[in-house]
Amino acid sequence: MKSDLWITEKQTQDMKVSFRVRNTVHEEKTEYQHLSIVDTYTYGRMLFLDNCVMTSIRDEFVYHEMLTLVPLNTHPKPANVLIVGGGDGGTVREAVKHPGVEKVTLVEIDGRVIETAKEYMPEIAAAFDSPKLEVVVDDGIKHIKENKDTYDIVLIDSTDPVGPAVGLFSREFYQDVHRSLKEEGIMVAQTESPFLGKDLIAGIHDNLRSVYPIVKLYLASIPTYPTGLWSFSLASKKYDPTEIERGGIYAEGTKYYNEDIHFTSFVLPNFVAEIFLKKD
Ligand code: SPD
Repeated sequence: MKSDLWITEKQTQDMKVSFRVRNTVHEEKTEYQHLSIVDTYTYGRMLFLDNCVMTSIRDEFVYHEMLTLVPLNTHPKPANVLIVGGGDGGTVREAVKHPGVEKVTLVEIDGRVIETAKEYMPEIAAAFDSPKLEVVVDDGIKHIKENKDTYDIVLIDSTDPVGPAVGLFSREFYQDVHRSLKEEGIMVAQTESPFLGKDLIAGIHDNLRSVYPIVKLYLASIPTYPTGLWSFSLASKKYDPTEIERGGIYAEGTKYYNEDIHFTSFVLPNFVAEIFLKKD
């Protein structure tokens, strides 16, 4: 008989999504947030922070490949990569695989996310022993301020823009990221669902466009995230992700990302494109 235990994410004031839980694997209150890992019937093992879905074993590859490989394949020499957040290790796993990457620095504010992911989600936390990786348990905002002209790529693998992550969506932060990037650098941030976060995304793009010459939105389908349609915002000092040459893309062993997806993910449905038209 199936369990009658459910875990619920409150996505808006008017919408909740529940997953039937086979069993609770781990639960704790860290210094920063409530962390739970549960085995669900539909999506396998899932990580929740403050009751919001962070990742699931069955669909994590979409988010982690798309956040990481789109910018890494846009930059001709993505040697030095910074990941802000992303303590579960999925973004690290994708970044260290890329042959152009020499060093990855992961700055995660909550060390308990790293430790629990290593223990309970080894498929995602699969690259913490990579010789390319340095782990820093610290505030990403502070790290960015302290490291100028350092990174080729900055990946912002944040939680939703509530609580500790709010600062990671601000104009000031994007300016600091710009300073921490080398002169040909690229940043990408996860920027929520276009169905629910229209104003948020429009604001983010206004902020990014005030700092970077090239700003693009791209999309991917992630079933466990609110509405299933997810956006990523890429801001670049020099290279346009839609103008790179075909044939040179690294996508070995990927389950979602490939050369065609690289380009088509920037093709926006009209209602998403309108978010930007309104603001121009
Ligand atoms: N609403 C979900 C947003 C979560 C984005 N970050 C997930 C972290 C996975 N590495």
